[in-house]
Amino acid sequence: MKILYFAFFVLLFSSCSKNIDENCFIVKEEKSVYIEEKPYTIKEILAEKPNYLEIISLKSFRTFKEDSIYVHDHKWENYEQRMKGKEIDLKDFKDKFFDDFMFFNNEKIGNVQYTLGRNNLGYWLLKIEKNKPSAYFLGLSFSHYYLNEIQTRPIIKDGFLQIEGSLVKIIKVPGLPGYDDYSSIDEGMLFKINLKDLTKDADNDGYNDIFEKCFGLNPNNKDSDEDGIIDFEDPNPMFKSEKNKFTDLYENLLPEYSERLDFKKRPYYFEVFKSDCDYFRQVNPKEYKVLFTSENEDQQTDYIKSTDVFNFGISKIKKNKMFPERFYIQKWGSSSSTDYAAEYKDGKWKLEVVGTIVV
Ligand SMILES: [Ca+2]
Ligand SMILES: [Ca+2]
Ligand SMILES: [Ca+2]
Repeated sequence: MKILYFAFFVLLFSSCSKNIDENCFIVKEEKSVYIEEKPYTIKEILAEKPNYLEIISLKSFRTFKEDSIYVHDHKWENYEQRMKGKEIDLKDFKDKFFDDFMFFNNEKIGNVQYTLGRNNLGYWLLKIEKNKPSAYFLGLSFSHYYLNEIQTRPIIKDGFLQIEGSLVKIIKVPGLPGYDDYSSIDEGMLFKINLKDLTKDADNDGYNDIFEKCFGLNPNNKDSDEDGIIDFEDPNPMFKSEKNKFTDLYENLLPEYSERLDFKKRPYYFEVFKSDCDYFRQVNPKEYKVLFTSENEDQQTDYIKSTDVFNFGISKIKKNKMFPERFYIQKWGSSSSTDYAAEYKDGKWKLEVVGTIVV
């Protein structure tokens, strides 16, 4: 038993000390190969269906085509315009949730207002009750589930959320990254979730259990990374922030927006990054919240595996063998990538753009 313990300890120790180097620095040049992922079949989607979700086949329904043509004609260019028409209905939601969601289908029951929302992470049920906003993540991947923009039934009924929609697959538009299109693989469905399951927040930290499970937070601990700041208020709720040279480099490269955000007011706005590098994962962002997932698929949640929630990425660091304080790092967004040379001097990083590729 002792030997086994020892072996285990050595293994653990050596893999830890190796990790930070391998996970943060480019040891040998890896060629990235783009593999087009095969879309799920109906059977595969249903096999991964969350157990809190009930799917009912409808006899009469608004077709996928009808709804998606409507969305197509109105979304993007005309979204603002379309929302103007709904200003009175959605004003309260805009006031409480800013532009963090695209809203659709609002409903009022007594003094409680509901609407469906979508952001870069997925679908949410948004609620305003006694002037207090709450958001509940549905955990239904937009790679698999399409929720109709126009609902012909009430979305809240008998203690359930019920939404009409389809099972879909994403069709990549060649040459236009980010302009994904959908095609229905089974339509006319009613997605039902018991509101008790949906709104369950076991640790009472403001994020429902479904959200925490989908993104790898701890649904039974208010403070997932135990840094003393509860998940809802923590700009980096998964990893304890640290101050060090390379974390500082990653902080310098975090995406910036034209508008200054305030994560305290916008707890549902996240950027998600794929990284196993501790230096990166220890960042302390100032304006918005961040979540991390492993680069290793085996360690990702089912939700992240099937859903493209990434707007940006930052690479590992490449060392310069001749100049120990000079490094190279790449940052990418949906339509471009930029290579930087970074030099650490007098306790500060100086970044220089050495190349930009527009996709
Ligand atoms: Ca929670
Ligand atoms: Ca939590
Ligand atoms: Ca925390």
